[in-house]
Amino acid sequence: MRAQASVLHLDLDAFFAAVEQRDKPSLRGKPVVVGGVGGRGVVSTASYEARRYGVRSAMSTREARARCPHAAFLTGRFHAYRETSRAVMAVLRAVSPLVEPLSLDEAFVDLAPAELGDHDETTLRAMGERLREGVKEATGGLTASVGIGTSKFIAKVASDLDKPDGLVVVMPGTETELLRPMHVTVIPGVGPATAERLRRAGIHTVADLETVSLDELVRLVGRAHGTGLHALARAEDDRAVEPERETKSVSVEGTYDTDLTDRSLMSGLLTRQAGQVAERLRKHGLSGRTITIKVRLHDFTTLSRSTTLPSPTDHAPTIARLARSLLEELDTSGGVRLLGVGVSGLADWIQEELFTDEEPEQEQDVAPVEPPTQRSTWAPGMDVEHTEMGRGWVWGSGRGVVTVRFETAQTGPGPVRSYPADSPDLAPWRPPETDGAPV
Ligand code: TTP
Ligand code: MG
Ligand code: MG
Repeated sequence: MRAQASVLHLDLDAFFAAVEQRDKPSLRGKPVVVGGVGGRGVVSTASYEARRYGVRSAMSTREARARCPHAAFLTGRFHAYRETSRAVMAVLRAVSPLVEPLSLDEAFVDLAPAELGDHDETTLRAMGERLREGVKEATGGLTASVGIGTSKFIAKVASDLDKPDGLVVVMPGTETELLRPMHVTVIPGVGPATAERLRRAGIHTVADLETVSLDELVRLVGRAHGTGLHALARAEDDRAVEPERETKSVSVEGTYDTDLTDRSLMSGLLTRQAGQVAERLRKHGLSGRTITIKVRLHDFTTLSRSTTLPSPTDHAPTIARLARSLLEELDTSGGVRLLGVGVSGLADWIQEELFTDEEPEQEQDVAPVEPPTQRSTWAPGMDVEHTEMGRGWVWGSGRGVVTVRFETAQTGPGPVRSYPADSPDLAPWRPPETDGAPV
């Protein structure tokens, strides 16, 4: 814990839904739910208008529809979220070089290098408001909630206190009094299982936790966890803001004593490596969009090939399938002495699963492979362009008809038109400079 409140945490409000409302003017001020829209879909997030009806992240879309039938149910547009995230992180980096992104919509900023002059409450509030204003400008109107405190823990708790569109500064010396009435789950790492164990020991609030001795906590939840809990219950947290915290890629490779020539053996090895990569990704709560294979030939020439998915994955069969298809492009007839699989472009949300309505793929051994196919249906919310009407988004589709609302962030609410689903005048739209298309 620092002597001054110099750690800032910023988190955008209803992020995906806010981006949708920005780009779809007719949805501003209305309930919007983003997530999987099919039968097995899960809610990714909901606008605050939809939250009033009890719609929440991770709820089944079926239940969300029952609670708020008049909401707009949209699939995600990751290119828009990524781009918005980049703009936000740039605003933060202009304040301090020490920015640690936690996910697309969230980051810690170390204010120590920000040359604030002092760390009085007025100065800090002014800085927080400036940042919120900067984010709003850079994103075309998105609101963010900010917390400022003496540690990461306190800053993160603070940013959540007055959500949405809030700013809370917790001054040094007031941390424990803020935390004491809160439920133990406010402490990072206290999930449902730990909370339950503590509950059985009669520990509900941080104040309860503070009275428990270190020995007893270790007995209750183990050494590593117990020590952490004991410190955090006292607001003791010295974790630094680490700008390059994230690993850029996760990979596994093997070198072989004898050159491999059997293609099915190579495919089998890649499949196994893909499984190990997926396991590591999962262990760290990561997922990535780019799958790469590395192949060293008998003459030590090293080749790599990669492919990029529209959204991140940590799914072993998907990684394996793509790795095997990449291998098929290479001439390995002279023999291979090294093989490897890697995943990069990491994110800490596993979006793909949230947006897939299909049954999970079965692990196949060495099966024929196909590159990822383009989405062929008109998914609600997706960007489209019509030869005469210009840009718009899919409002709904079915029975061979697709309905489009023609509007963008720059227009007012626009008109609605319907077309045959196979109309040659209508095409999906992607921003020209995007890196999101499969390669
Ligand atoms: P959050 O910051 O947790 O949520 P939020 O920004 O939607 O709402 P708020 O911060 O105002 O409470 O997550 C950021 C984005 O990450 C969210 O808009 C969608 C995505 N996300 C998922 O895809 N699945 C999830 O379970 C959660 C919690 C978020
Ligand atoms: Mg958020
Ligand atoms: Mg967040």
